Amino acid sequence: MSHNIYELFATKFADARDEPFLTLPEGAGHTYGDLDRRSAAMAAVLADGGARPGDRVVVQVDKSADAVALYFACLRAGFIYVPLNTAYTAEEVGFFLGDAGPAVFVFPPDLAPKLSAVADIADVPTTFTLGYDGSGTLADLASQITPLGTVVARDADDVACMLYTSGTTGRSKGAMLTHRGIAANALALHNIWRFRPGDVLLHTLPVFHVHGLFVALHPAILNTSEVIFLLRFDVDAIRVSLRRSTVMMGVPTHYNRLLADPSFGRHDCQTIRMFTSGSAPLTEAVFHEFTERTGHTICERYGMTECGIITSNPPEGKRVAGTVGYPVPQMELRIANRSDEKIPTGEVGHVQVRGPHLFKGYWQLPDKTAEATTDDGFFRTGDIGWVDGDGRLTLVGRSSDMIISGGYNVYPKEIEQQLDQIPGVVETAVVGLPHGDYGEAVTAFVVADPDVTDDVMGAAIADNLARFKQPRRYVYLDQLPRNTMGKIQKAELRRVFADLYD
Ligand code: MLC
Ligand code: AMP
Repeated sequence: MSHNIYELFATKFADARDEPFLTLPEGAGHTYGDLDRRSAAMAAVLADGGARPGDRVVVQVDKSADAVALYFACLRAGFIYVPLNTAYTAEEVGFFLGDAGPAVFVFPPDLAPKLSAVADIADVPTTFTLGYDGSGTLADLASQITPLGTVVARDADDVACMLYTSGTTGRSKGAMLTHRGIAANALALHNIWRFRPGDVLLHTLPVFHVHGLFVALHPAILNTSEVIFLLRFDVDAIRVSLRRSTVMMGVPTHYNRLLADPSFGRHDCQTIRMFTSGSAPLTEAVFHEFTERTGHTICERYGMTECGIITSNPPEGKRVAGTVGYPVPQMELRIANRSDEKIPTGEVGHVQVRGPHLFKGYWQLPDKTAEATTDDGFFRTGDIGWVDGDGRLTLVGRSSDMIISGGYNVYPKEIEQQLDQIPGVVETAVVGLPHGDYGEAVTAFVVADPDVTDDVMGAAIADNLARFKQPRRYVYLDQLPRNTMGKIQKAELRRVFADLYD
């Protein structure tokens, strides 16, 4: 029996071929039948280009209906879909191509000169272009080719997608997600969030991370819901679309920005039944202000690339500010000490999870996979939290100094490695400081010669680091605070400069 997740989706939309799937800003609509046809055609183009089941297809394209069809093309043909953040520089893309060793690389037509060269250096055999406006070689060929007639059989344990996560050591790791894991999470979310006939999802997230690609799209597709597909986050466009949506999924920055518009309120949310938030902590202040202004309590949930959604507040029942709720079905969660032993309810410790949702491991990094896994098969999330007597999880921090800026993870080490190479820089420490819009802002503390300025720093890293990773501010110090062991005290920097962005 095949476990290809495409078959699970296809059984749902077999009866909904003429129903709306993606509705784009200018009213352009794509039905579930369109998704099926377009993905079959794109799968044929990729296969013609040399891709075989199990091969990686690396994709760095802008959000569009075709980008979604390309994802489904890879699923149905058994290719491993590897989406990349569109903010990554050519330099960063070069690393991912070298690491993933794809059979095919797809990128936007306007980046062709730069990215073809990167693909050549990485020896990628085949490249296609795909524009957000229906342009590109992949789109053209898909309109001419005979579509792939079958869905390729896959085992439950076969890898469907590989998503890169930032690494504590500064090197990104490819998290291998299986057909079983993705299906388990999709079914759990469809169930716990009570998707129902008539639901319309407002989608304003990027589609290269689990949040926009899986968490938002999968339950909606299992419900054959219409998805209002906004290509970027824009408060005015959101407010218009909210008026005919029932579910919106966002990161805290989305809610910060809606509240920053003084005229946003109850009248914008008449048809909504659920707002969800995740990928970064939602502050209690925003949770309460949102309730006051709209009458809705945001349903906060907690997830991770390696595991999908781990916990969620209940859609019906009490949603508690500052908590991320209960484990989703089939997700076993424990709070453990450093020896991986479960500790008593109410005590703060390491969040560890186990179950069918989990990833298979890090691509070509068995040591990192082993490091992240306990002897009894739990995954070490790296998050710190506690569970109350009722079973609700509250997160209090992370065991690494990872920064979450607007829902994107940034590992200080990667930034420090780049900054430390700049001539005149003696040493740096990168931390996340509280920021009203992004939640945390990447901030660099620098010890350097007097002629090292913000412009020098910015110019030196511009081509190497995606913009969201680049420090928002540089703070120049005579020396960095150290403890008696000589270790830089980042906590001290975070404490002293907590108000830098106020
Ligand atoms: C964009 N910029 C950011 C940024 N996003 N800077 C810091 N942090 C960010 N998150 C920069 C741009 O490079 C640009 O810089 C400037 O901000 C404005 O660009 P923009 O395109 O207008 O972006 P903006 O509207 O500010 O984007 C904010 C955002 C976006 C919140 C809409 O970051 C976003 O879509 N975040 C969602 C991330 C997400 O989906 N995470 C899920 C991970 S999965 P300049 O200098 O050029 O002006 C996960 C698991 C789970 O975590 O639980 O879900
Ligand atoms: P990623 O590696 O991009 O999948 O990010 C996963 C991380 O995002 C988790 O390990 C958490 O640290 C964080 N995260 C996700 N959801 C929440 C949430 N609701 N509250 C706090 N942190 C969250």
